Amino acid sequence: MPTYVTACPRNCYSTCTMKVQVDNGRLRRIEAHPGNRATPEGPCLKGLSYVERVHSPERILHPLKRISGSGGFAQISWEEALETIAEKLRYFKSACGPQSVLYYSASGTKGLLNGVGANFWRLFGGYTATYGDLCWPAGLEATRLTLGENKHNAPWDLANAKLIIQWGRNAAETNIHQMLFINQALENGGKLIVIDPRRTQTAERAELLIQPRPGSDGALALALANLLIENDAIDHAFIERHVLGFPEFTARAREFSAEKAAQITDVPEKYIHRLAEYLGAIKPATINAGFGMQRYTNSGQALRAIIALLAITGNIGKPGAGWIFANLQSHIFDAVQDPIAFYPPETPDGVARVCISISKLGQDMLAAADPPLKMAWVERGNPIPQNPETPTVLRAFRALEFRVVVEQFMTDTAREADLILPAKTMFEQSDVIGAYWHPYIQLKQKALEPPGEVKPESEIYYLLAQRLGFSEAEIAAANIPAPGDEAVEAYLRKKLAPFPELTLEKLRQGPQIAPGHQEVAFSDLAFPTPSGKIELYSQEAARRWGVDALPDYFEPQESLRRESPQSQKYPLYFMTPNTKNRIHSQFNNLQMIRQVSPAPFVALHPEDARRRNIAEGEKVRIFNDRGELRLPARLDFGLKPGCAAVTNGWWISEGGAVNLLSHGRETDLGYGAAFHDNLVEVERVG
Ligand SMILES: Nc1nc2c(c(=O)[nH]1)N[C@H]1C(S)=C(S)[C@@H](COP(=O)(O)OP(=O)(O)OC[C@H]3O[C@@H](n4cnc5c(=O)[nH]c(N)nc54)[C@H](O)[C@@H]3O)O[C@H]1N2
Ligand SMILES: Nc1nc2c(c(=O)[nH]1)N[C@H]1C(S)=C(S)[C@@H](COP(=O)(O)OP(=O)(O)OC[C@H]3O[C@@H](n4cnc5c(=O)[nH]c(N)nc54)[C@H](O)[C@@H]3O)O[C@H]1N2
Ligand SMILES: [Mo]
Repeated sequence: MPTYVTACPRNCYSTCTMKVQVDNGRLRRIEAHPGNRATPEGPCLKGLSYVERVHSPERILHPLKRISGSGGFAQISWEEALETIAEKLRYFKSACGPQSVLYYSASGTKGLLNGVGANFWRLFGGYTATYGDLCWPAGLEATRLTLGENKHNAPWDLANAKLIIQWGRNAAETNIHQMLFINQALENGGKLIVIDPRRTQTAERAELLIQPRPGSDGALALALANLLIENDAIDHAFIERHVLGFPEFTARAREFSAEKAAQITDVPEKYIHRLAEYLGAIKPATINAGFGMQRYTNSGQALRAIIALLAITGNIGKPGAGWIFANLQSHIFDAVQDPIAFYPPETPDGVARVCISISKLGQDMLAAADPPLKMAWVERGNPIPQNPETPTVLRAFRALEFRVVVEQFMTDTAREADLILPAKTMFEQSDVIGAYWHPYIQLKQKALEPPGEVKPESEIYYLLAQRLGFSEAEIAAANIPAPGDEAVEAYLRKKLAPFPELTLEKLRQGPQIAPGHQEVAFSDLAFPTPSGKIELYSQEAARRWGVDALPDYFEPQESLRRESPQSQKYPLYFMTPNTKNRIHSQFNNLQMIRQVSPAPFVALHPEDARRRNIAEGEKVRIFNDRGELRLPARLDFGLKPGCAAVTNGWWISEGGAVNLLSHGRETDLGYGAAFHDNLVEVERVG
C-alpha cells in the first residue's frame, strides 16, 4: 500500500506528523512518524478519525444551491455555480464597488495556499476583509511588546524545567503531546502548578491547583511580583542588564499586596504566598500561558504582568526556563507576529480594502455603510457558532443579498448559504505548513484525489478569475496557480525558494526544523524591542493600545465586581474552553467522536446547582440578555463556584452553540475576541 508522510493542518498546538496508508482511493491507516520530536506518539483520536472524516457520507461533494423558500439545497453543476457567482460579483462590483463583498476566512486549515484567496480578491479589485483574530492576538501582542518576538524553547526542552506553571492552559486536552515532556520533568523532580478556575485533566498531576476568579489573573501576577521583590527573590544582575522599567514596575506591583490580590482573585492568601515561594526558590521555571485565559478585555495587560514574573526572576533564555505562549519560529513565510499587520488599510499593491473587526463581525457587517455589504464569501471558518455574538452574526449574514460558503460539511454557516461549494480535505491537495508550538516546517501531502466534484480553493479561484474575464497572464501575475498538482507544486517551490535547506523533496521525507531555529529562545539575550531589553515599561503599549505603559489590573467588562445591570442579573462567569476530541466546531459530527463526546452539557459547581434546585442531569436554561442555551447540567466539584462551563464548538443544530450568549468585543491588546468576558444565569427548566 502506498504510504505518504503528511502533517495535520488543524489549528492546534501539536501539528502532528503522520504516515498514512492509502489503498484503492481510501485512507486505510494513520500512524505516528518518528521524525517529529514533539509528536512522537502520533496523532490523537481526532487525527485517527480522518479515516472516517474524509470518506464520511455527510461530506459535501458537489456544488449546492439553496432552494428558495425551503431550507433545502439542490445539487448544481460547477458550470452553473461559477456562472452564478461570477454574475453576482460583476453586478455587486459595478453597482456598489468591490468592497461590498466580504471575504471571510478563518482557522479551518493551515497552509501557504490559503494566501491564494486574498490574491484572488485583490485581482477582483478589492474587498472587505476582517482584522484581528479569534484565537491568540492579546497574548501575541503582550509577548511582542515585552520580549520583542513570539518564540519559545523547543517543546522537548520542557523536560529540563524544575517548575512548570500551566497558567490557563489545559495541555492534557489541547496539546496532549506536551504532557510527555511535563511528565518527564516531573520524573526528573520538577513540580507542576496549574492556575485555572476549572480542575482540568492537566491538574491531575499538579502539586498545586490555584483557582482564580475568571479574568482576575493580572492581579494575581502583580501580587506575586510584589512578594518576589519584597522577599528579594529576584535576579538583580539579570534585571540590571536586560530589563527596562523595573523601578516603575516595582511601584506598580507594590499596589497589589497578597491580601488585596486574595480579595480580587478569590484565591486564599496562603496560596499566593506559596506560589511566590516556589517561583522565588525553584529554577529553572517555565510559565505556559494558554490562549484560553487571554479572551478577556483585560487579558493583554494580565499577560504582560505574568511575563514580568519570569523577567524579574531571570527565567528567560535558559534551558527549562521561559515563557511558552506561541512559538512562531516556523512562521518564516509571513508576518503574523505583529497584530497590526492584520490591519493594513489597504493591501500592499494599493488595492483599497475595508477592514471590519472579526470580534465584532456581526455588528460591523450590519454597520458597514461605505459601501454596505451585499455578499459574503466564507471559507475555512464556521463564523455563525464560533464568532462572538451568534444572534447578531446570523442577522448580519441573513441581511446580505448573496452568500457563498466553501465547506466540507453542512455546518451552521453552510446552512445559511445561497451557494455551497464542496471543499477539499488535507489529503486532497499538497501544501506547506508551520506550527505554533514546535519548530517544524512540514509538507501536508496529497494522498487522495478529491472525491465527487470537490475542487481545492486555489482551483475554484482560478476558474472564477477566468470567468470574470481575466487573462492567463493576469491570473498568473496574481499568483493564482492553474488547476493540477504541477502548478500547486510550482507555487510551493516559489515560496520555499528563499530557503535552500527546504525543498519539497526533503519535506516529503519528513518534518524539517525551520531555518534559524533557536532551541532555547532568547539564549542570545537579544530582545527586539525598541530598547533592546525586556520591556516591563512599554511606551509602545501605551501609544498603540491606549493602555498603561506598565502592566496593570482592571476588572473585565462583565465582572461581578463591577456595578452594572449585567452583574446584578447574571451572577455566573460563563466559561467556554476547548475540549479534547474536537477542534473548535470540527469533528463532532463523526461517529468515532460522538462515541466519546455525544452531546453538550453545562458544568456547574454542586453548591451553585443546589441553590438553584438543580440536580445532576437535569435540563437547565443558561441565559443572559443576548440569548439562551438549554442543556443538561453536570455537577462538578472541580469547577470554581460561581462559574458555568460549556465547551465551545457545538453547532446550533446540536444545541450547544456557546456564542449565542457572548458579546462581540475586543481584547485590550491585539484585536482579539473577549469571548470569556461573559456573565450568565442558570435556572432549572420545567
Ligand atoms: N483538542 C483540542 N486542542 C486544541 C483546540 C481544540 O479545539 N481542541 N484548539 C486549538 C486552538 S485554536 C487553541 S486557541 C488552543 C486553546 O487551548 P488552551 O490554550 O488550552 O485554551 P482553552 O481551552 O480555551 O483554555 C485553557 C484553560 O484556561 C482556563 N481559563 C479560562 N479563563 C481563565 C482565567 O481567567 N484564568 C485562568 N487562569 N484560566 C482560565 C480554562 O478553564 C481552560 O481550562 O488549543 C488548540 N488545541
Ligand atoms: N465562546 C468561544 N468561542 C470561541 C472560542 C472560545 O474559546 N470560546 N475559541 C475561538 C478560537 S481560539 C478559534 S481558533 C475559533 C475557531 O473557529 P473557526 O476558525 O471558525 O474554526 P472551526 O470551528 O474549526 O471551523 C473551521 C471550518 O473550516 C472547515 N474546513 C476545514 N478544512 C477546510 C479547507 O481546507 N477548506 C475549507 N473551505 N474549509 C475547511 C471545517 O469543516 C470547519 O467547518 O473559535 C473561536 N470561538
Ligand atoms: Mo484558537
